[in-house]
Amino acid sequence: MSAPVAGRVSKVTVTPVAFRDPPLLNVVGVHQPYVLRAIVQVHTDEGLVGLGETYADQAHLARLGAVAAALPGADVFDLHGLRRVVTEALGASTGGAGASFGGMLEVSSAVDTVASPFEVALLDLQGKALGRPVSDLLGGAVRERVPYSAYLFYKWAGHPGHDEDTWGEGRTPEQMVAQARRMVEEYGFTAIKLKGGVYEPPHEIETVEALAAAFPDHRLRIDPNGAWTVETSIEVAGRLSGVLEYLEDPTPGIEGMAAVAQHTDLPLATNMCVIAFEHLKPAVAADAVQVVLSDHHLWGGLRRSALLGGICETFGMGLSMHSNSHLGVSLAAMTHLAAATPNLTYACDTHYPWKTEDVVKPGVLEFRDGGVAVPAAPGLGVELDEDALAALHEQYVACGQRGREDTAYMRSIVPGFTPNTARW
Ligand code: GKR
Ligand code: MG
Repeated sequence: MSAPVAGRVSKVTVTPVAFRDPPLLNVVGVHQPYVLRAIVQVHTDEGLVGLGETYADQAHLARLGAVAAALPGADVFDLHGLRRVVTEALGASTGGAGASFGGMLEVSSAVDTVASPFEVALLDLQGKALGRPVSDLLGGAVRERVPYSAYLFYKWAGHPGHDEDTWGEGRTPEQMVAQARRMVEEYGFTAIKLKGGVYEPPHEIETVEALAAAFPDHRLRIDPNGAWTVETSIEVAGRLSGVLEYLEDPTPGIEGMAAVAQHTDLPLATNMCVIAFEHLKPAVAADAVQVVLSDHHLWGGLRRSALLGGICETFGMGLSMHSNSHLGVSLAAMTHLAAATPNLTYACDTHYPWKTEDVVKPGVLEFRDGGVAVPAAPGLGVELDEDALAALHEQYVACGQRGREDTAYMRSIVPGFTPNTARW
């Protein structure tokens, strides 16, 4: 029997796509009518294709393009080599400066965010060459099914000037309970996360309490993305301490989170003040967070996210998983990673139920009992639907959006809006 061969990278394409998104509200504004994502395809001279997915803001696309041009010739098993290629390509193209996504996430180096989709694509190729799922390349799945949480958003009934979407308005506690009920009935979720930072804290507390009353056996979280002061955060933590499994980013910054942590037993979680390896030391020293939300798009790919898992274990911190609006390639990567990370014991976030379009063929990533079964086919285990990719690329060209601009979009509807960061 001949040994499996992945070959060398022969060609890389980066295709920006746009998919429809409801008007979901958050601390910095509201989701635009379309989410932009980039689909990376890495071809090899052995005829294999590996997939990755990432953000698609203009500056990020330029950086992806620089790496795509530099990658041909690379060995698909040389992941350290990939980082070198990315570092050099960014140095040459952009000076390797930081990156910002959606007004909420700022990273000091773009290397991790740019390397991520290529690393996922190379792991997809390795798995395809070896005939093994990506979770096997990450140490093996410790769970067959990855639990996800219902991700609730306050929302408008529809984008202004468009028809209402099927979710309707999400503003009152009753409407949010109805939103949760639909998510739980359709997907079987056993954990529920409320995106807060939209209304004054008493309203959001009332929503959480209504959810707790309606779903007494579900695990609950709220994430106001740093909308509260330290004092308010301490007060809310006191009110919700027996109700939540964790409180996510109540207030901005490591210092602020540490100040809150001193006054509550409720675990504090973050995907805002610890979003790169350099943030771990100060966060641990200050005992600022008890749960870190990993995200392979931000942390440099699947293997570096696994490394983050090891660091969290070392320092006794819990591990969960963050999500931004995404498609099936990302969901597959998230599922393999979560399956192969033993201490990722919280249900992962996903925006998946909010989308109505995808680039992967249906049938593999089904939610059942709140979880997604780890794809068993080689690599990521998902297949690109070329027609859907072309259609969503056409939609990208036509929609006119070229970046995530939640605040600007909100201001086009509510003039004078300013982000709610540390407002209350
Ligand atoms: O999709 O509006 C959103 C979320 O607020 C997202 O951008 C956050 O990054 O979901 C994320 C979070 O947990 O903070
Ligand atoms: Mg968060």
